[in-house]
Amino acid sequence: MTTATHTGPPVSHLDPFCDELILEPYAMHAELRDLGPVVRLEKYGVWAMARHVDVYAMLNDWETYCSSAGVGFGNFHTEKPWRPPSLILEADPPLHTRTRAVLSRVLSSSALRRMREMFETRAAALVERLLERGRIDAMVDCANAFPLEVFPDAVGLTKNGRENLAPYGNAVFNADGPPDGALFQSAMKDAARVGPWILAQCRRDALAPGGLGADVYTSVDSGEIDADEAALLVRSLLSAGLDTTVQGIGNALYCFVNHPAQWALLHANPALARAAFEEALRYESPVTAFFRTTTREVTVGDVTMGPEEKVLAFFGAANRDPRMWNDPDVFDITRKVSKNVAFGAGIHFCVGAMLARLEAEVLLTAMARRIKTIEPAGEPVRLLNNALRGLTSLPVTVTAS
Ligand code: OVV
Repeated sequence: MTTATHTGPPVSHLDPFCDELILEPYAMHAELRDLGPVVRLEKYGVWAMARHVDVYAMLNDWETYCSSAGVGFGNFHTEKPWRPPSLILEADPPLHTRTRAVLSRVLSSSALRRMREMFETRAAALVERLLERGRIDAMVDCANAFPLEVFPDAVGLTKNGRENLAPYGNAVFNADGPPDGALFQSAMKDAARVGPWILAQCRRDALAPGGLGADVYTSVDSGEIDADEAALLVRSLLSAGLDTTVQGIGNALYCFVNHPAQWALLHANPALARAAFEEALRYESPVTAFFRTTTREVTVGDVTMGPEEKVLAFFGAANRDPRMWNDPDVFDITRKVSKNVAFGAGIHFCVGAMLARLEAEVLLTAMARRIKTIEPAGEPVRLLNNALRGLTSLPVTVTAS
């Protein structure tokens, strides 16, 4: 007999922010998807979505699921943010519309076109150095090395202190997790240590002419934003521009190390590099999840959520949802992945996506042209981060074609 008794929303006792599930989240993702469109995470009193159709719909409804209360654990309406909120990530229209227009212009594909040649020269040189060594750490020597070489120059940062960029980005993403967790606590320490350098680099007089940072400030001259807003938008570049790309590229290399036939395919046809990066983003999404906050009572499926409730959107889970993708656990660089949510969706879709894709495409193309095989040469080491999925070490051997 079926009963009409109301049993309440599906509930999970899993903790997505515990070390074990950060390191190996995919079984949890499947469980959350199978429980329903919206699941209550009992431990934290927040909601979670893991199915593609629901994550996609949530990301496309900023009026119901706002970002201005923060995209991490804390609700800015009731808790003090750990830093002045981002004017683009942690903002809604109309503020977001204005700031987004500035960074959209600065990071547009036409603005980035002039960088491609410099990126290509550096990528080719890097690959020759890798081949001379033969045995390398693909995380340290490629995935970190390449963005660290090109991104700070693209922004127009001073040479001194660039080692502060990666710890800051890492801290920003850890700060999205539960505030009593060890990762959040160490993020606060790192941010206190490197934050002052970061903020100093956001000033107009610290940024080299012709770079992306200086370009943000041209919107001050045109009256679109004021100088304080420009500084915070440069801070967004420095927060979100490095670690994400590093992990995206690293995850792509990890995929290829584990799927040699796919590397052979890319080696035979380096023009697949851009599509290959996109499939790697789907298969191993570098940003695990972001929160939204409900602005009103909203019903999804059988579940009614109240206003001011936190909802976690699992990008990585949506990107492997069998309801959306054929054989989602197969890494296939020829598949069509245009609706993957690795960069988000809707008005907050990654504004730096074109720069990330350019860096990855250029590096993977240079590697594909010259490297015949890339094979495991030791145990990879996973990154422990509340919102970033990736590695800190990936020992490999490379052979030239
Ligand atoms: C997408 C993203 C991640 C982290 C920080 C920011 C953006 C920012 O705007 O500061």
